[in-house]
Amino acid sequence: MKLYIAPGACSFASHVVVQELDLPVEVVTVSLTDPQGLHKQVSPFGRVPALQLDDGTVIAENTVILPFLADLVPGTSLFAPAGSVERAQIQSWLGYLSSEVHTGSFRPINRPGRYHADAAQHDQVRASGIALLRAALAPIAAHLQTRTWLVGERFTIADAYLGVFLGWLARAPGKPFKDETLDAYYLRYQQRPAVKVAADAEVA
Ligand SMILES: N[C@@H](CCC(=O)N[C@@H](CS)C(=O)NCC(=O)O)C(=O)O
Repeated sequence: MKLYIAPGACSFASHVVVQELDLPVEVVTVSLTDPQGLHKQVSPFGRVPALQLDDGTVIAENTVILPFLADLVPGTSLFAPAGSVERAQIQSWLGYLSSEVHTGSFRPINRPGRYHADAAQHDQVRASGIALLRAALAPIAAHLQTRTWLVGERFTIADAYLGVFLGWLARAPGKPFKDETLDAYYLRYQQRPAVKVAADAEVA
């Protein structure tokens, strides 16, 4: 299997899960700025992450790759059994992070050109994205006030995904959402050995 990633991109979540589970996956780094980048050829959506199976089948999107990788290790604490409430809760966070946090909030901040052709409007698009991001992060911060991780008091694939966006938040100019609970959570995330290995590999 091959996992296509780009340094610092949302594919980091899948990269972390590969490391957490010590999976026999070759991690292939692509450049998102290269119009001929491998991700354009491999993924049906031209994006990372993309997981290519040994028979050539390609699976795209973290919301699907993360559960797929976790299911390769039956009984892993990173996910939960089919039909369980915890599995539904973990999937609920994946959906929320992908739609409200990533596409809904960070995309206008990071790629305002996708919303308005006129560059003079981009600051306004980014400002809207920041307002949306604050609204999207508030329920996450409230949820984590009494918890160590998102679901079941253990690190799951939902946490692997949330950590990506808290990293982007930490690096965003002016840090648009300041919250002690999220800061402490992100510190816990960064201290995980698998996160360190994936992060080091992406800067190498
Ligand atoms: N929400 C999806 C989105 C995938 C996505 O948008 N990936 C970005 C990197 S964070 C990408 O490949 N962008 C390249 C482009 O849009 O051309 C996921 O988490 O898998």
